[in-house]
Amino acid sequence: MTSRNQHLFERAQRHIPGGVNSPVRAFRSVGGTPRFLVAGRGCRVEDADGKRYVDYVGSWGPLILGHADPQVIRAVQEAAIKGLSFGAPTESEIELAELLCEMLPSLDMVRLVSSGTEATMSAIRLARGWTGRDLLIKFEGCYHGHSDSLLVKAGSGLLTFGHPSSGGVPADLARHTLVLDYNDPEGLEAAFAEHGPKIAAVIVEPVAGNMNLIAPLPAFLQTMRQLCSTHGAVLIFDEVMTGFRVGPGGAQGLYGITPDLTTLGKVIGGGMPVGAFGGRREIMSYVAPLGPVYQAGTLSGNPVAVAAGLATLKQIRQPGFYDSLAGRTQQLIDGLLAAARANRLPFSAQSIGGMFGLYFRAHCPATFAEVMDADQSAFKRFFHAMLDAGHYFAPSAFEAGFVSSAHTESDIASTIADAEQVFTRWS
Ligand code: KE4
Repeated sequence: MTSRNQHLFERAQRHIPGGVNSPVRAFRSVGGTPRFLVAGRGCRVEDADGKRYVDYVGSWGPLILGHADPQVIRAVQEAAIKGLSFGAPTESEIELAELLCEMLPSLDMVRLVSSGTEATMSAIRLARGWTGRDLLIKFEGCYHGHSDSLLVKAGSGLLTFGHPSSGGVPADLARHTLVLDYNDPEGLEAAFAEHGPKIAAVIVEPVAGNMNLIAPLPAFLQTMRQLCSTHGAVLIFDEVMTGFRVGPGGAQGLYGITPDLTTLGKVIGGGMPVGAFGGRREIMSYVAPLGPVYQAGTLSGNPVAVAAGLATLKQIRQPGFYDSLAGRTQQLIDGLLAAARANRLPFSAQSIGGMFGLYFRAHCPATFAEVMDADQSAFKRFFHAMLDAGHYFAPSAFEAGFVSSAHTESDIASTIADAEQVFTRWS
């Protein structure tokens, strides 16, 4: 009997490419039918067949308070009845800008946009405009949204210029992006030695979350900061995922590194479309209408989205929020590790704040190459067994997972109990 999820997926594919509005949702890397979700409350979501799941995707990070948080919903309702959008400045945008600059001391000024992609695309254009240089450095396995300069894969040699990693990206543009290895300070030093005066910016996920979770080696971020300062390149921390997810001051607060520009998204919108880029006043003063770097957006700073963001940020600032969130996330990791160890499975896991990584390999990976040698078929088996048991993990071995403040100890314990069953049947 065709489930409603299957019926909806067949119908969706008639008019939406792949049946989804973002590729990772299509379950292509794990196989099977995507779940069409109809509702979420707290840490749970419900699909079109009425099945409920403990959710560890949380819309890929924004829902740090869980689904349909009452204060966020109320803020959205109160904003919406006053009108959905004006295309004119509003006081709430000032409030959000002031709050972001207070929470992240590296921000003197910030510009709101509607997605993480817009934030990183704009930050890169700003860095190029401010330095007058073209070359951008990124790292293999890091994802910063889908603007052309970022859809680039490593050149043939480590220090050769990039090639398009997507159709439609001109080779002429891709060659202005150099793709290096994450957690390789020596590679970064070599790149600056060869190209230093041409480098406009380095953009990095200070904790990588798009090749599964990879923690930065301290020397990696420190070397990056020193080299950018020495050579006059702009250091961009892409904190779209890590911002207010790994701690109250983001990864920059956790590791004590001050970037020149920061990009934000996800949590700062609380589930509504909000992104932002910001940083040093002298650089941000180059943004139109103040300066020569153009950037714009019809719905940027949208009052309804800003209301959701403000309501979210005000709650996560409560004392003890992050200790509790990190503790709950660690409870999940510890439980899964114990379950795998009891069945002698090659499995590792780690968490940073409210995000986590699970790996079907003996040790946590520190590089892209190590991520790639994890057992992807084992992940697929785990993913579907846990989905059937009512626990919704990211449908890809190359994504981080997320816990919210709505996950209780017993919710986490139920996931661990079902994982124990899955791993027991495994051997
Ligand atoms: P958006 O344009 O999707 O709002 O943000 C792009 C982006 C930028 N920087 C980082 C560090 C990100 O993680 C993202 C988006 N993350 C993915 C999850 N891996 C979004 C999920 C999706 O593409 O559907």
